[in-house]
Amino acid sequence: MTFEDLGFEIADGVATITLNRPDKLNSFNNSMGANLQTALDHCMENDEVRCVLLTGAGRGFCAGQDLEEAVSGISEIEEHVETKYNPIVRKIRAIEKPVIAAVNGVAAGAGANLAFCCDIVVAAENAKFIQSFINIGLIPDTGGTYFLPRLVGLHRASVLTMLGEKMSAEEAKDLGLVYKIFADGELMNGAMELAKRMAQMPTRGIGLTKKALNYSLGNTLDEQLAVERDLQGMAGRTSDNTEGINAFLEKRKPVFKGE
Ligand code: T3D
Repeated sequence: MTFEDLGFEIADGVATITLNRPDKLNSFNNSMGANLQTALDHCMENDEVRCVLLTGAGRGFCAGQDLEEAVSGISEIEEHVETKYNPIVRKIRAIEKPVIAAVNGVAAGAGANLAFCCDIVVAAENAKFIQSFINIGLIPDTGGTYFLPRLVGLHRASVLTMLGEKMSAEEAKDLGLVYKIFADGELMNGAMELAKRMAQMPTRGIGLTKKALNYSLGNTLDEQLAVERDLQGMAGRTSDNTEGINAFLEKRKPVFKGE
């Protein structure tokens, strides 16, 4: 699968997707948005893929909507958001596999929220996150108003989204938005090591965990306990669960197949 504006490679169970419009800080034009959807569909369907790693080419992760394209040809913003950004967020949350964002530089607007809707975010020391929507009079999209209050609380989400200031990787880590920071030249090695490790883990168990966490964002305790009961039943019937228990009892390292 090849795209002009998106790198896509599968190796060792990891699908690496690289946003590839470096001259424009990988801002989203329509083509890159559609291609990212196609790549995510492929990750969803292909059993060879057990972890997805999303990053950017060049010095930026993603600068959000391509503003040149925005001024030249978007008539209906609602339709644009619904067909371009919303499916990307839905697909990332629906893939029953871990999705890691490796933020290699600036992540602005939809680019920042693209990272925040992934399961785990790692960042280079020089990465910056900006809810830059307000700087051009827009509101946060790409799931920002959903995830940010849940991730950092209402008041911090208000500061980030209303002021539109740059946030360093260190500040993002302090807020719990970033899991690990790597030295600039080490990001991809560190992110790939994590992705390969996760690709060897019980993929069904991770997928069902993700599903349970998704549900928890809107559920009552009773509803969530029911979700845990049902999904645990599914996890308990995977061969990885049998392998995990056998390996423990036999005092050996488990070999998980993601099934
Ligand atoms: O329409 C809809 O569907 C609504 C949905 C909106 C979703 C959104 O994401 S809205 C938010 C859009 N993004 C922005 O407002 C961010 C705009 N960019 C910036 O503020 C800055 O570029 C950054 C803070 C991200 C980085 O600054 P800096 O100084 O490191 O880089 P730069 O020099 O500004 O940018 C480098 C090049 O990338 C430059 O091109 P040039 O002059 O070298 O030819 C710049 O124009 C280009 N670029 C950066 N961001 C965008 C962009 N080109 C098009 N669209 C961009 N978003």
